[in-house]
Amino acid sequence: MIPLTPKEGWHVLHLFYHIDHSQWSLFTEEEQRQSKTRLTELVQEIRATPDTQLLTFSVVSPKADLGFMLLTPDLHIANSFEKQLTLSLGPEILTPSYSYFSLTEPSEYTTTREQYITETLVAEKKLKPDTAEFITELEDFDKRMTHYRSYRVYPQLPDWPVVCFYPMSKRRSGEDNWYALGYEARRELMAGHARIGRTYSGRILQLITGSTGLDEHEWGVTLLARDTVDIKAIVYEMRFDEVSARYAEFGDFYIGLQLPLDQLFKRLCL
Ligand code: 76R
Repeated sequence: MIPLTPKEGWHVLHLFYHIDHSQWSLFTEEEQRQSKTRLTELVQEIRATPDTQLLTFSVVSPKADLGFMLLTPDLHIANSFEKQLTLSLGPEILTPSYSYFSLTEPSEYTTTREQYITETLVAEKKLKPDTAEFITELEDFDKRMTHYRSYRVYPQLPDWPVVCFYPMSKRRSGEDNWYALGYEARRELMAGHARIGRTYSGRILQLITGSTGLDEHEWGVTLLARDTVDIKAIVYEMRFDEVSARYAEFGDFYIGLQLPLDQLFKRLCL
């Protein structure tokens, strides 16, 4: 099989399932044990695959019971793991209730080195080129951006307990058409958005994955946090920011709790 690996980035699948407890209760204890072992072994196999991550979580509220977030380069592998995950506990135990397919992507609006020099170092901070302070600040910027660019496209997701996922698009209606705006106008608007985002550094880990042409919405938003209050606060605060207030349209929201598999089985009453 020729790998279907993107030129840049990884494929991302968010998978949500309901558990059919009536089917599960027909299994003998031995069959239940075997099913859980099968899923455990599959999760281990997925996590041992190069450049591949799998988050496992219990979904809060009956929108779904169980959730997975899979990141992996080759779409054939992603697709194969997805089919196996669905069947892992036995036929008809897991019923897909929602899913989302996207790709990690670099940001279109990342501040360039030239923009940082003219807009921030010279205009805002009034620094003169070739001074020690100027050079240090520019080196810090370079370091930060190298790390950030690689994080956006090749993220390493931590095991923070709260996972929030929702899809969103930019509005295209009448005066409020994001796609009719010029690049500079969009970049300025996104800078306001990023300013708010950065105040949540250390409390919110955000991963924006692109899905135009791949799924119903244009982006998947994955937020990780240690406290649900931070999720609520960032999403609320961004609603007032012009990019969201004027141009954002949202899909359904899913909240999950990342748990190791043994605890996840207990939580799901399996
Ligand atoms: O270059 C960068 O990536 C940093 C600036 C940045 C971009 C370009 C950024 C920063 N985001 C960008 C793009 Mn974001 N983001 C969301 C949501 O609920 C809502 O109202 C919106 C959902 C949140 C909570 C969030 C958080 N962002 C995007 C895009 C793509 C737009 C496009 O290309 O047109 C979307 C859909 C989107 C949505 N954003 C940040 C955050 C946070 C926390 C940051 C700061 C990250 C950091 O500096 O660590």
